[in-house]
Amino acid sequence: MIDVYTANTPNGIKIPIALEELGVPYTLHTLDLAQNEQKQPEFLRINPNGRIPAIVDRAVAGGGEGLSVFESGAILLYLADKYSALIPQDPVGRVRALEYLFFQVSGIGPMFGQVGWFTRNAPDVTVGLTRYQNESARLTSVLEHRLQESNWLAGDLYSIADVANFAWLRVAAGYLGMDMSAYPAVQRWVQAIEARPATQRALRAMAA
Ligand SMILES: N[C@@H](CCC(=O)N[C@@H](CS)C(=O)NCC(=O)O)C(=O)O
Repeated sequence: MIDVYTANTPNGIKIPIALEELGVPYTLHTLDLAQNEQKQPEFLRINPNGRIPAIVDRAVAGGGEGLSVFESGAILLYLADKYSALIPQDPVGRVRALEYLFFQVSGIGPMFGQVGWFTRNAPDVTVGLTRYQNESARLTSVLEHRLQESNWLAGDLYSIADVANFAWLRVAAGYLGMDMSAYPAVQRWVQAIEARPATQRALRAMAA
């Protein structure tokens, strides 16, 4: 059994989506971010960075308290490797998956996150907001280019790279107010992932 510490946010939905795809049982522990539950000592023992998501895998060799993993990219990679799924097994496909996974955690996540923050907290600081909006648009065009030539980000196989990027692109138009009309392939890909039964189950569980 895997304990998942999370919340209904872009980074927070990645792990339930992956676990539903993998068919691995998990227990959801939803943290109230507004109440700073992610900064409490018991959670900091699992993720010293005080952010969601994090997991504790109770089913590890040696038993004990289990293995804790934080950072969504690290968790996704841990799960994909453990279950040999959601990641291509050939070296080229694996490299493509890792590229777009790291692209998300180092680029899309931080930039989209800043657009969200500035839009809500400091919309008059236009130099900041515009910079993050422009960078988010540029990053989205990188995805658009890739998805014009490939069904999935890693190639033929739906992977953790798609899960990670999807979590943010699905809120691009609504939460972030991005104009998505220049990204038809990204829009098709978002719809395809949204329609997957595993995604539906995870989003229902997170909304409950
Ligand atoms: N790089 C981290 C980012 C995690 C992150 O920013 N989580 C947000 C929610 S989407 C959070 O916990 N915010 C609450 C806080 O910062 O206190 C990851 O990918 O896991």
